[in-house]
Amino acid sequence: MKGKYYITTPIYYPSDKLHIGNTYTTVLADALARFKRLTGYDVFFLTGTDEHGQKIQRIAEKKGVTPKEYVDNIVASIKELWKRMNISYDKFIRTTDEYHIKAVQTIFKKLYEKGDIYKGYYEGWYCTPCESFFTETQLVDGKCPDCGREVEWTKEEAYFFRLSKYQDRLLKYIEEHPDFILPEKRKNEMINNFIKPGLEDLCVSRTSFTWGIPVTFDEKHVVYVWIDALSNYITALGYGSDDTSLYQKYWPADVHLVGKDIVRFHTIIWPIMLMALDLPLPKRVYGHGWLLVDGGKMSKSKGNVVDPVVLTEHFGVDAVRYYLLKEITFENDGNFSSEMFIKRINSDLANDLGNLVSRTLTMIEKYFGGKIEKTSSEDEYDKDLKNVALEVPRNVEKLMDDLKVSEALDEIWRLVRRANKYIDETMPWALAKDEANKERLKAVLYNLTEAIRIISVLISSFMPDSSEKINKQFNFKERFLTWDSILEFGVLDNTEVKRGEILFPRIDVEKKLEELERLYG
Ligand code: MET
Repeated sequence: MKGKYYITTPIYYPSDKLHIGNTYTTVLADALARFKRLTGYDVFFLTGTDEHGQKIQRIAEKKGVTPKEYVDNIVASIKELWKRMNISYDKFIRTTDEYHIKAVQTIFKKLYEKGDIYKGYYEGWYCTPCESFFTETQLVDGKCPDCGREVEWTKEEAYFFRLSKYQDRLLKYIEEHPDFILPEKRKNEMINNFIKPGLEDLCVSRTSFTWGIPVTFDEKHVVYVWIDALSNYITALGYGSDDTSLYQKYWPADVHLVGKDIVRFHTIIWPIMLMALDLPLPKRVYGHGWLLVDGGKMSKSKGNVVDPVVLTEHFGVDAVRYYLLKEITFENDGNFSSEMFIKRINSDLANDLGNLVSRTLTMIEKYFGGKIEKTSSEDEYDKDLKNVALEVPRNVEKLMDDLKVSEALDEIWRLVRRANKYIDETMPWALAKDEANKERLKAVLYNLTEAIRIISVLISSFMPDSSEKINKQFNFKERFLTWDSILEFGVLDNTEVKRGEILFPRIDVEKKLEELERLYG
């Protein structure tokens, strides 16, 4: 083992079905987790749900069920979605889990006893859907600056967390740890827009609703949103319980993946909570971009077309995983349009990858009855193919370390395209015409098979099902599918292939668009 790797997604609100944005974060975490496992790390991958709060209590009341009944239902559908998306999480935490509730109560009390939480009085404009208070000046046209909805004037007794006390320490930490907030531009936002202007103490309890974790020493208060939610990253490991072995092993987190809208909570409130508790800080918080729909933010009507379940029903899980991981780059937002999506599947998956695999299999079956023998060959094209095949895994590893997942896929596709070009250069169909070229033909097909083996292992973190389909058709043995084995070219033993189902059938763009149009208008 190379070491441990602890990766988390945000815990999502089970107030409604999850959308493509949450799906992106989770697929991204999954690809990183799988890749780290592949390359020899002891991985802990955490996801879950953030279940308390007034919003959920209100929805449940409207539906005539208890909040717990309401969230149980949604959580079941979220787990189903993750199963469908092939998410290999190690643990799913729910903030309604008993161990979490107890640990949050312990944390709250500790902070109170230390003097970092104190009792005060809250007055302000409150936005219920966003669960946030705003000052008069923060409102936009008298409405919530985040969601644009009505706000209510609210006044109540509340506990506060002394963010201000830790402001300088946090700034120093961020400056001394250039990789703590990624990408760079989000770090600058945090420093210049939030920390330097001065942090205000944070309201951390509420008395106006009951669906939350009660403060043990003042029961009419429930712990309010961020202290409850952010703690999940350590309570999931047993912090605050009798068994802290996972906490000892995996904390601090190697990376918290979050959408750019919640970077602030993860890089200001969370590190300050940890400082106040005298615990180490996470190594990195990565705030990724959003998937915009047809160039704009997602709306309810557009939401239909990008419902992750609908997409997988039409295009398959791996096509959706691929598109998401490819489209949103390290620094920027991605864009979704049905047309772009279909075109990308056709070009990258059906054409580049799918064709490489099916052409190679077809030729092995046609020219050698499905048998492929180990050979070694050294002409110019062979050498170039090998060089690329040897460079790509190393480069991918580096890019994945830097969380540049879209760029890692580009690098893998460099090998896919190089292998396709190798077919054009070596022209196996021409070699097949002359018995004298039999050995050369064999070598060409062996080299292609080697390239495909390496590609298959590389894509396994991104598209696990497709990788398995390739391995099965080529009959690759386990020992040729390890990370170490793909750092070498020409190690594969004789194998016997069997062509199976097409990986990515070509989609008729016009027809599919019409079909989607009919369904979603
Ligand atoms: N529930 C929050 C959201 O979905 C994330 C909490 S992560 C500690 O935005």
